[in-house]
Amino acid sequence: MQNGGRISELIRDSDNGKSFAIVSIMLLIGFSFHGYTFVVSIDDEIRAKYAESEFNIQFFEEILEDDDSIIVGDGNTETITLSRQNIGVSLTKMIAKLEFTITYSETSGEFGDPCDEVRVEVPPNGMVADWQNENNVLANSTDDCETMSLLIYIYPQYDGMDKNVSGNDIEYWEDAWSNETYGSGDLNLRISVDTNRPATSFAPTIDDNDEEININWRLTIFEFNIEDVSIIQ
Ligand SMILES: [Ca+2]
Ligand SMILES: [Ca+2]
Repeated sequence: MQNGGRISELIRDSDNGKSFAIVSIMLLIGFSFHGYTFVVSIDDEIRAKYAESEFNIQFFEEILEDDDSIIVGDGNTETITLSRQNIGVSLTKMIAKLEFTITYSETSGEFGDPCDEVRVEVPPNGMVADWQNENNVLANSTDDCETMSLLIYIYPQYDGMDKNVSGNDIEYWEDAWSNETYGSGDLNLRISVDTNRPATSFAPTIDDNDEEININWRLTIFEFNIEDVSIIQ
């Protein structure tokens, strides 16, 4: 070995063992240095592996549901307004999404009276919601008495699935899922009717001037629980 050879040479050439002492000190320093870096690098590795905090978030959903109906005159638009206040959702519960199911039939009682044209829409304003969500259905229409659905996502990124997240602290994740700003304000459902009259109707008493529209709404609300599952906290 070259190193061994050099060390032996140094020792052989030493005067009064001075060189041997120097070599020994050098070796000790060398070993200590290696030992130190070894310990430090392992420690850093452990830190890097576990410094990342990890949390498990569980969501608990609840559905609030109700029915309403409204008579809308020919050529008119009526508005139904929903809000956290008028539904009665406390600020400790977050609002995930709102679904409408709108149904109607021809109620004039006239033989051969065709279904009226009904248009429903939720303008993307008023309530703070995830208006840009591409899965929103904000408008619908039919003149065939078909059932219409609308869907408005309110709390961004909420999908109802429990998740594991890493980084940050527990307060950060609590804040991320308890922003009651989403769902604040008024959400308006606008319903417009244009009646289609029976072809054979001439008498004004049996004319078709309006329609009764039935609205079912379902609000998904949620609460959550966060558990710190970091391996080293
Ligand atoms: Ca009609
Ligand atoms: Ca009608």
